[in-house]
Amino acid sequence: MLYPPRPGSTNTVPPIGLLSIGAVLENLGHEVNLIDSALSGLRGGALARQIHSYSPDMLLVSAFSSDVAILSTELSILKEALGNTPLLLGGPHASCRGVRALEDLPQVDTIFLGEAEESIVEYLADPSARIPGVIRRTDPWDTSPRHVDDLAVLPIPAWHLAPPANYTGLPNGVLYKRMPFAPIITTRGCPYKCTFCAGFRITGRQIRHRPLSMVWDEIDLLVNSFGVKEIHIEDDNFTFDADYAARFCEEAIRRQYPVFYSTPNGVRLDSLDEHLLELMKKAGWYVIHCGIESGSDRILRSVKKNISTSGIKEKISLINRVGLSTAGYFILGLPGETEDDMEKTISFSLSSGLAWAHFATFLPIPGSEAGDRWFIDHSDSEDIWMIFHNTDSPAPPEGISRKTLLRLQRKAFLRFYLRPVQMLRLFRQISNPVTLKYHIRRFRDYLHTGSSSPRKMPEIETPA
Ligand code: B12
Ligand code: SF4
Repeated sequence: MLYPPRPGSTNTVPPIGLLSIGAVLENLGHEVNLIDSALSGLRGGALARQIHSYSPDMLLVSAFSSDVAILSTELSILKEALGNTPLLLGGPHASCRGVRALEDLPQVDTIFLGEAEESIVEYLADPSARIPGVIRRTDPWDTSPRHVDDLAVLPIPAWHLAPPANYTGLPNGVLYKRMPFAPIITTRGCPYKCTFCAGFRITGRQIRHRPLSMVWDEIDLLVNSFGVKEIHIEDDNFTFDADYAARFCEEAIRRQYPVFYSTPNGVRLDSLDEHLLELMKKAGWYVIHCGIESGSDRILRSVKKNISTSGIKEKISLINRVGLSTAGYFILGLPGETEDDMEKTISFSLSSGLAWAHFATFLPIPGSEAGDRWFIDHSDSEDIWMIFHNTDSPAPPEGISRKTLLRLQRKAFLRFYLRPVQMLRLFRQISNPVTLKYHIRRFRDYLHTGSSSPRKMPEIETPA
């Protein structure tokens, strides 16, 4: 199994999807090896030699759309080295692009759409059969993403393939108290319809819960066998079912493990109330990440976020009152945004009571409502995958140049962080060399280039 190289990325997070597939394969009696090149940096001939040394029967690759540019080079080298070894692709890019992923990565033989723990078993039983959620290049039929109805059938991810202590880079959301951390999933799916999000292509709109006893079996393993000191719940929507989230917290309080908890993907603010927040704090949460996206009510409506700026402010004050810190994710350059809307986002971030803020630029994710619309008009942009990362800002809104968007992103970042109270917070948080290096790099990039993007990718023309 291969997780692709990601040069320049500061986040290193164990590949939970592959770990879940790995556990299924091991249960079937297969020998599984995982190379996380995002962690090791292994590429080219060295990567090919390493994979070749395992004499694999097949190579399973997981990729985001932001991995496509690098993967296409790496897979060409691998294809040559591995001859006829079948190359299988799953994960966000395959699920979001569907059959077109086979055009994006011509080296791939078969793609898996959606959650694949069940389809991989069926594929291994008969690789030539038509299986829902599986598309072979030799028979590119149309299928929709597959989902696992009952999460109780899933094994605990094969954590021994990616021991958390190896992951010493920054976790998702940057903030953490203690290493090693481990990302886990407790629920899959999200019923909301935010136009910029394609999560439903992978995990669907129907929310499903893992039985809490299984979640705790996994946390027991992580804490007792892998020395994990912080659990990051990476669900789309952990607090959607407030009762489930509350029961999780009550069990955490009962167990008293010396670990912190966090939900760095963000939770929906409208799902939080004082009771749940108190429980989260007692359980070991120290910050609540939330997807705010915009400080303009017009834009919040247009992206179908289903919450208003006043509703957001109210919840942030509630979180602060409970004594938890808040981190907000914003997106600049959403479709239809004007400079004025983005200025509103910047002002909102300053007055909202947030302790931390991240300002990404809009990424037209294939499979999302906004992404699909963007791709209709830009399907000829052959080089899109070369700049497909939100730090590259590939899709500024109409009438706004990429330069202006990056200038506003820089302004947002500097206005938010260059305040005495923020500087103090930053210094308090810089407790280790990894975090210190990250912040220095961010400030350097924003001050000198106007963008925090460390990626060196060629520019393609985007409409101004
Ligand atoms: C957690 C998460 C992250 C974590 C990833 C943790 C990890 N290493 O696994 C982190 C923080 C690193 C992350 C980062 C980003 N993310 Co993210 N993330 C998610 C989220 C919320 C859940 C993913 C998850 O863990 N699911 C649970 C596991 C079990 O599922 P899974 O990994 O998808 O694996 C299953 C299947 O995909 C499949 N599978 C996966 N790989 C393979 C391989 C083979 C061969 C097979 C057969 C099957 C298979 O089987 C697995 C089991 O069912 C999704 C939303 C979603 N609903 O999927 C967004 C999502 C995947 N992220 C997204 C984006 C855009 C990003 C970022 C670009 C954001 C950013 N600002 O930088 C970065 C890119 C990362 C990078 N390449 O550098 C998009 C992806 C769109 C796309 N087409 O690429 C999503 C869909 C959210 C959205 N906004 O629409 N993310
Ligand atoms: S952004 Fe969050 S709330 Fe909106 S659809 Fe995606 S996962 Fe659901």
